[in-house]
Amino acid sequence: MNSSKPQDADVTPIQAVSKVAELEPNREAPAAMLTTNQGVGIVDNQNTLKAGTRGPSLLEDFIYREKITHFDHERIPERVVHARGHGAHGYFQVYESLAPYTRAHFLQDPAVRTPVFVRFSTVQGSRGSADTVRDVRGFATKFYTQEGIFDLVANNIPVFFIQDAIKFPDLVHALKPEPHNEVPQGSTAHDTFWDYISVTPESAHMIMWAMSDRAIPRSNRMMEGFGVHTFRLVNAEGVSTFVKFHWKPLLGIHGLSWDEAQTLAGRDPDFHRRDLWEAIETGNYPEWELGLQLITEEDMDKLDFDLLDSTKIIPEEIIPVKRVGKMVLNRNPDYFFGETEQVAFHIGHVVPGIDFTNDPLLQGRLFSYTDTQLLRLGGPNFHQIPINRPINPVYNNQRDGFHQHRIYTGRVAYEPNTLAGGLPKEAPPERGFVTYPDAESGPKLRDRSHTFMDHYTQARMFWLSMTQPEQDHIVEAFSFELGRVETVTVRARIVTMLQQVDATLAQRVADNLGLALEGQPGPTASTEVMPSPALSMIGTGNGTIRTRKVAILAADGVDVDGLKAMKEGLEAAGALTKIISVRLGGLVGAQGGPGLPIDATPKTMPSVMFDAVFVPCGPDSLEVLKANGDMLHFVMEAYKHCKPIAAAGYGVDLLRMTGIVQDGVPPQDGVLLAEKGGADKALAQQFVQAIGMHRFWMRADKMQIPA
Ligand code: HDD
Repeated sequence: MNSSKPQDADVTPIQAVSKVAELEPNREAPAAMLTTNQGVGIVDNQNTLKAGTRGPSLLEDFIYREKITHFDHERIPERVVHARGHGAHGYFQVYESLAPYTRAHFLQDPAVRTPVFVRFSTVQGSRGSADTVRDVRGFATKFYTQEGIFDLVANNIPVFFIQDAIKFPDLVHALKPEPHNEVPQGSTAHDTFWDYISVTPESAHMIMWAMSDRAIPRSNRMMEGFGVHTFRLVNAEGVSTFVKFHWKPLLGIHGLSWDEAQTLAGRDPDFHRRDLWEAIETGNYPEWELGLQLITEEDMDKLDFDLLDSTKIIPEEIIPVKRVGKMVLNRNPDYFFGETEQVAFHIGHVVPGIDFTNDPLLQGRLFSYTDTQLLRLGGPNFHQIPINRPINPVYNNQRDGFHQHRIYTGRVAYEPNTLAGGLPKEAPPERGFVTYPDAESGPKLRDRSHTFMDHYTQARMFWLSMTQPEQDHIVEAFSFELGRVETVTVRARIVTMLQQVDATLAQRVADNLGLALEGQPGPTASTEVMPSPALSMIGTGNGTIRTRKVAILAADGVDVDGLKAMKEGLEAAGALTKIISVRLGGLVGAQGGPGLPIDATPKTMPSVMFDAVFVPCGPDSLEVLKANGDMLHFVMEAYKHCKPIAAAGYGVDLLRMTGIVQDGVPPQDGVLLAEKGGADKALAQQFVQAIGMHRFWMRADKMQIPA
């Protein structure tokens, strides 16, 4: 520190700057004329320079050479994990000052909107893999605060596979496509992953989450985010509070069905990317509330697990999540590569008022992120890339390096100095980052605390907190993944691991795999572990149907009034509707009049792209739908995926024909009928309610529907 402390007046004032505006000078609109990178006009962009029209190309052709050299260098290494992702801009606003807990500037004033950039990702697959694979989702947020960048590099699962960062390369080598044949892409259903898990008991809790519907989200807009580690908040008095960060989606937490997720991977591999993009383009801005679980140092010792262990959560029933602010994503990037691909997150990007703990996974991450950006973005100046630049002034004496973009003036690049009047000076403690002075001492050793050793209690808690259909899905997921594993001993070891979680779970998976349980019987329902109901996804979202997509199946001769009444009812509740027919163009209604525009056919927008289906009345329309295999498949598939289905009048016959409705048998939950047809308001109301429940997982006979 300088002996002469700078006065407040010497320090750069805090100023609000919009990140979107700050990016503006970097945005390039298309220009009228082609030039080389040196600004020379290009007269012919179709032909290389040759010695005669049929002669050899000439090395002299600097225009071709520049163009092709740039092209040859267009790709950068993809992220070693989280390669597939998409992002958006937005803002965060705190509800009330958090000054009692933290001095972080962006958490003080509810009037301040802090710009953010968020990148969602999958972990296993490469950049071109499908969005809907079973995987953990990354949820990384860059806050451009007025006191520097804060990155919350989170996942949609609140725990992790391992407790110590030194294990990370092994975990990733095991889960990535296998090295000999680069198979499988976007999937953990293979031998090396489960082999590693079978000898890594600390992963038990995480794999329960990864096999649950959390790992196949309906939308990034409908998933939670978790900072995973315990961090510290530090207030202006230097008092520290432990904190776990949460993102709570305002649309609730919802998953796809596994069959649907797999079909989508082929039908629309960009399903999540498109979903986020379209939501923002249509003004349906996704929103999350920032939640904090706050724990004092004293309370930490009352928990029966170690807060530094990233394989544990704090059940919300023990420490509630305090919702402290809201994030809104309201602008799509202009340039995927320039923004989403080049954005560089780092768990070590913290601002004054937020600090780390000794979680050994967190500590290891602190090294890895800068290191990976150096390779990925080609040098130490990646913080100068527009998307990575803080909105507040950056100044220090770091110089040179690849891709230096700044022209520093003056001859002084060191501190302390006298030649530049001693500037720039160190920040005063109240403006700069001051590490929390946690007292540390201990022998140097490679070891783990005994408080990290209970790997199964919380795995069991997760299982016991699930509803029946959620448990069924977990059993199906384990059975699928292990069914793809070729080595029988690996399957058996996982089943043995599951015995430590729950005897019924292990038995059900073993039955599906044709394995006999061996060894110690695991815990049964009577083994005392308190469930945490907050872990279930069922019933979240408060019944909202905002942005839910509803297909209306219709052909010429449809009851236009009934169709419109339903469409208006759904749209008034916030849903988005599409008319699906056997061809594009306009629909001629039973009542005649101008045709309704058709949005798509089942071939371009199959049922997996929707949340619900409505079949309106109309005898002629029905005849066309009945004769079309894609339409029959549409309703059967929607039924198999447990989606709400409504039909009016003749439309009910389509459901009858597919066996979804049987005479004399009351319709199943989520199948809503108005036999008399017509513009039935009651049907629309019931349908809105049903869509708000997301899916009807308990449909007993869904397994009988052919794929
Ligand atoms: Fe990581 C990327 C989240 C453990 C090393 N990680 C990455 C991304 C997310 C996470 C969301 C993508 C960021 C983006 O969109 O660019 N990582 C997590 C979470 C973890 C975790 C929630 C556990 C709590 N990660 C972890 C460990 C290590 C890494 C233990 C290494 C010791 N992670 C990386 C990385 C990546 C990365 C190799 C790849 C690309 C990148 O950083 O920028 O450095």
